[in-house]
Amino acid sequence: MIIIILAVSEIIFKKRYIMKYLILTVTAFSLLLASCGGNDKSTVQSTSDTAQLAKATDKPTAATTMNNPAIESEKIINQIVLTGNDRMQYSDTLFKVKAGEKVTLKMTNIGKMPKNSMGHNFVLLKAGTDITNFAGEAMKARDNDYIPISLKDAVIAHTKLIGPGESDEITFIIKDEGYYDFICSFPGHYGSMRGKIIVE
Ligand SMILES: [Cu+2]
Repeated sequence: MIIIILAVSEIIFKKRYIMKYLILTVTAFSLLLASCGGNDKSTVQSTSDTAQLAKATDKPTAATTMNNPAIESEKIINQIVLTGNDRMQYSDTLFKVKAGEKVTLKMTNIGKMPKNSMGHNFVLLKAGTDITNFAGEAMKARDNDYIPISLKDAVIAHTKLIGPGESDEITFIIKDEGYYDFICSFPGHYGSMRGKIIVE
């Protein structure tokens, strides 16, 4: 039973079929854990796998918990306020907006490190964009605020690259419902500076 669920979940993650399936899988794990709490081996296996799941889906950990309160309770907003810091973190990694409505995003770099070593931006990518590939190309685009011209069609919106104490504000509209990734495209940052916008 466990093996089947693990196998299924692995396939699902490989295909990157985001929340819906993750929720099902995590819920299945939870039920499983509850039903065989005494079995050490399976508990360890399931726990570590759940942790991996959380990692693999690029979601905030809270979003992968039982009943998925982060997604469900996330309020629809049209003004996003975001900060980036010297530890390569965004202040928030999950937002929910309404399809077809204008969204304003203000991003501030609250760090102290110089822009050329710890600059940040917000780059919202079209659904289905390969983040790793995008980030790889972005690394080469220093002269363009790390927005790769060759992949500019994959970008829905982006801020400028901002240094300590700086802010940038942008507006954008996402027409279609779905899950959209955003990253900081400064070299090396997308691993930790990434999040999702849910469009309903
Ligand atoms: Cu950054």
